[in-house]
Amino acid sequence: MKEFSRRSLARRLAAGGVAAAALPKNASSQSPAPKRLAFPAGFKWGCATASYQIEGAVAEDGRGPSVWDKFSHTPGKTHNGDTGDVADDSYHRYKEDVQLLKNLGAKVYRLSISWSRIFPEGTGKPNEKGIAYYEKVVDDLLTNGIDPYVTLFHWDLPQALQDRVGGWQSSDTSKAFAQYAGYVAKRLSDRVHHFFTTNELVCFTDLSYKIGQFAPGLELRPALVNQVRHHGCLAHGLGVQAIRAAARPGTQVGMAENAVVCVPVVETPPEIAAAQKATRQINAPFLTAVMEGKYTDAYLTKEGADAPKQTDAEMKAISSPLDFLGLNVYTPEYVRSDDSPAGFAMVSRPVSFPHMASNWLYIGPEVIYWAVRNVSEVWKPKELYITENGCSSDDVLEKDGHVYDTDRVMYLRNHLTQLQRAAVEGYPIKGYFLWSLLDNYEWADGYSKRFGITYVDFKTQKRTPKLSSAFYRETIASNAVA
Ligand code: PNW
Repeated sequence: MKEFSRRSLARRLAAGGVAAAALPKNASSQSPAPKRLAFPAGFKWGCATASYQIEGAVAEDGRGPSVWDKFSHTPGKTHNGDTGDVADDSYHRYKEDVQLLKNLGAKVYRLSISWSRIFPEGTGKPNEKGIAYYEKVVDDLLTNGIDPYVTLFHWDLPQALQDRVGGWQSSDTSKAFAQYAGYVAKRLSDRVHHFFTTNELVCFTDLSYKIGQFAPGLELRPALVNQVRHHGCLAHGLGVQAIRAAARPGTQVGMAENAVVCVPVVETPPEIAAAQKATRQINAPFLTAVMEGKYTDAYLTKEGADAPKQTDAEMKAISSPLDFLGLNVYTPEYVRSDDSPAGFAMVSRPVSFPHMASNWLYIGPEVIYWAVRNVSEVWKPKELYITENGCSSDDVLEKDGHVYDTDRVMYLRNHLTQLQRAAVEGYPIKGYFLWSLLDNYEWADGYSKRFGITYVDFKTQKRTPKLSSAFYRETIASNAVA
């Protein structure tokens, strides 16, 4: 496996000549080592992945189909008709992937479990071979000194539940999720100490049942969409309760949310206050409901007759206290103060605003600082993790066997600088999971968008750590922005 070792990188830089030649004589030996921006001791560095995006082996060992199998095999739904049938074949190559993590020096790894491997029909009798697979993966991580953080739902809903009850259109699916979550917690909590219920409520509700971009690809009317959102929140809440009831004492429970991050257009007290008002309102159907146990009046008024039907017991479950909150952070939304009753206005981006290879992935590194700060100040969570952050790049495997993804390194370095700012200001940020360990199946974009710090040749399954892997390894080793 070709990769950037520290030595080869140093040799390369020394031989590179350009920078060295431009420096005055002896300048390099006299100049002090760059001051690194240090993270708190014990900061947890890792990577994240998701089952359908990396595993493949979709018909193996009794796995039932998920909505993503059906959707990706429906003509016209994904880029190039790409499916997750093989993906990174991590189902068979997980040991190699654990070694990639080990070589990075990762302390933690966020993986997700495929619900339909455990309950092929969504509910009913568990499939022993399904749970046995995750036991093997978790054991291999632990043997290599890596602490597993497990996400229970990263969008691969059993197709059987879609067929039987309409998937997230029914609260039966929320209840089925709680059963599944409790079962997995019971089986794994002797060795897994951190569970996430759901990943990104908006993606498996709005993107999947409102705009139809993701499985199952529906475009429902607003009242039904609001109910789908409510059932997603309810699954999270019932899941928290089920995990607590089934797991060993001390098991930590949280969720991974991509709340909209409201960045103040300038950092002055009135603009910061506007961004925090916006944080509550814009996330009203999701994170605000989870943290506050009620939908905001503004949301209910706006939706009117289409507002979700809810009971007090459901809202109580939805707001079950969490041990930690995970934030998936990608792209900023800019907010300014104004005189409207809401007290804020969203600011649209000029056409020239830069983005990464995915056209939605606008680059504003301060997004990660404001994600942590807004959520901390508005809701005071006990602990926070960045559960995803990273980017797509048009990576090229060069003739010398390397991938020089300097744009990804730029993206990561600037985001980590802003995360370090939040850490030194004392916000309770405990760890960072880079998305992603591997190039993988990027949902409706298929294999056309690469988010990995490891290049994957999807024909041969050969893994090649990119320049960004070398950058991340240095960051982890020095516990500082490298
Ligand atoms: C997250 N958007 O999804 C997911 O959790 C990952 O599975 C995914 O691969 C990663 O981010 C990169 O996309 C998102 O359109 C998908 O704004 C789409 C959007 C945001 C996040």
